[in-house]
This record gives sequence, structure tokens and C-alpha cells, in this order.
Amino acid sequence: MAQRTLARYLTEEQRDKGRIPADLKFLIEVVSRACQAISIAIGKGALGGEGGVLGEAGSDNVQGEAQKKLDVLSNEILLDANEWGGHLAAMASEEMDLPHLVPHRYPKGEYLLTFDPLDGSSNIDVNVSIGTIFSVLKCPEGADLSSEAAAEQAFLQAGTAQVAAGYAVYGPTTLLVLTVGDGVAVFTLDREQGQFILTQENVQIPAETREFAINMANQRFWEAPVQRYVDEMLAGKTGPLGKDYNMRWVASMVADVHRIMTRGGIFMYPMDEKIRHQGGKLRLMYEANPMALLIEQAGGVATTGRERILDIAPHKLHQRVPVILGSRTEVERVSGYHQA
Ligand code: P6P
Repeated sequence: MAQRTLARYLTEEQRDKGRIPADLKFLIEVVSRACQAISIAIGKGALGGEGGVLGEAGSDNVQGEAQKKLDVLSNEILLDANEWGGHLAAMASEEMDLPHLVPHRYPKGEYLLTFDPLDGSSNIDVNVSIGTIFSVLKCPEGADLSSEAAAEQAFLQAGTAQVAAGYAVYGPTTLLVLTVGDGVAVFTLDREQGQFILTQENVQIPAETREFAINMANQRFWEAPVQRYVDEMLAGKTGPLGKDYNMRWVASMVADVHRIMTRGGIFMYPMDEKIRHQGGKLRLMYEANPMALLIEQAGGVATTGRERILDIAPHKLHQRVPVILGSRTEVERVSGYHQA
């Protein structure tokens, strides 16, 4: 059978299964081409542009984090690729305080796009996998798009309202991992063809795992249920869980989540005392929600420890939440400890 490209997969979802409209197919193809451009820019590293594309941009984002040149470049690539097509009403990004409205010179569409243009920025300069995360919502009828500030309200929808979500992971290969609500599909970028080729569909995350991902440096700040759970895993086969566990922490959510998509595991960025004032570490609208939809579509579970991430009613665009996601048995175990 001929290779199934992303375009063919999306055509099957749109024309043959009637699961997505043509505009959403077009939107996802545009985002995928932006991810290809980001992959090329990242691949140049110190050889790209004047002085290379590594290092600091000399500015801070709305999160108060120093922006890397590639953060800014990736954000610009996604904005430029998506604003003219007529499929979007507005975009929101980790790198921008307010939403970006489609300029009046272009037609507006019915979708909203949120993204973390380059997740894992602390890994850029040390050549470790990073990624792009995106989420697609419908723009509510009658939404107030009279200004960037007014447009924020249109984005404040629970994760269950997402019509598509995905991530690109820029590693030894560049992958696009996507759901349009019909399971999770993985596409590998064929650099010669310049095409994403379907290499896995109907991804299923194993319910059982021995592998956990958490930043252990925060241990003294965690809440009691997470302390208990990690202590039990560290106790290994002689402890209450009766088996030895292994740990991985890439510090790029996309890379950690993709490992879980591939072989199972549990990823935790839980609430801790030093970040309680801001609600958590990871952002709901363009990190937790898209990843939660993908994880659930692949048979996993995604919670804050106390509630399903996809059910959270957002109250601000850059809202942060605790995140515990991955293999069902382990996520349900630690969530149970939060109920105790
Ligand atoms: P820490 C990257 O900056 C990020 O937003 C996620 O991709 C990652 O999981 C987390 O932060 C890493 O945080 O505290 O380990 O640096």
C-alpha cells in the first residue's frame, strides 16, 4: 500500500469518515508545515542566521521567562503560517501576553489555535529534544474579537471542547503526533520528500508501567500524596507496590509525553509549595489540555491529582495547573492518594 501522508490521513478523516470539516483539515496541514519550518530552523543550531539561532533573545515572555531566539522565531513561524489562510479567528501563544487577532486584510475563520511554539526551551542550547504543542478550539458564535484583550474570553473553554490537538517533537527524527478525536496517529517527517508520513495509528498507552517522570529536585515541596507515591516507587519490590521502578526526566514535556505515548509511563508536574501561588508549573490552554486530550485518546488518564484536566473551566489564558498523566493504573493510584 502506498505511504499514507498526513494529507491522505486527514482526507480520510474528512471525506471518508466525515469526522472533520475541510477547514480543520487545512488548518492542521498549515500547522504541520510550520512545524517542518521550525524543525529546519532548529536543525541549523549555531550555524543558522547571523550568529546562529541558539542563545537568548534578550527579551522575556509573559511568563517572565527569558526567551530564546528560537522561542521567538518559532512563534513568528506559526503566526505567519496561520494568519492568512481564512481558517482562524485568532491565535494564542505561550510567548504572547494577549491573543493575536487575524489581521483585517485576511478573512476570519471559525477556529482558534493555541500553541506553545517551542516547549522545553532550556534544552535548546544543549541539543536535547524539544517540541511544539498545539490545540484547536471552535471560536464561539458572537465572540468579542474587537480587541486582543477582549478576544481572551473566546479561548476560555474546557479541554473537552478541543476539536484537535497535537505536538511535534524535534528529536533524532521529527514526529507529528495528532488527534482529531479518532485516536492518536504518529507521523514521521521524511526530509527528502518534505512530507509527514503515517508511521503509527491508534496509539495505545499500556495501562501498567514501571517508569515515572518527575523533577526530583522539587521533592521537599510536594504535597503529601505525591510524597507518598514517589516514596513507594523508590521503595521498589520490597515496598508496598512490590516492583522496582525506573525514572526518566527530559525536562521537555513533549519528549517525556512522547516516551509515554510510545512505551507507557507516568509524568508528573504536581502542585508544590514554591509554585502554589501561580497554580502550578504547566499551562492549561497550550500544554496540559492538548496533552490531556492526546493521552485520553490513547487510553491513558490525565488529571491534576484531584480533577480531570479536560474538565477544568479556564479563567485566564495563561493559567497554570498541576499535571499527572500517563498509564491508567499508576495515574489512578496517585489520584486515589489525593482523595484519601
Ligand atoms: P523544570 C519546559 O520549560 C517545561 O515547560 C516543560 O516542557 C517541562 O516538563 C518543564 O517545564 C520542566 O520544568 O522545573 O524541570 O525545569
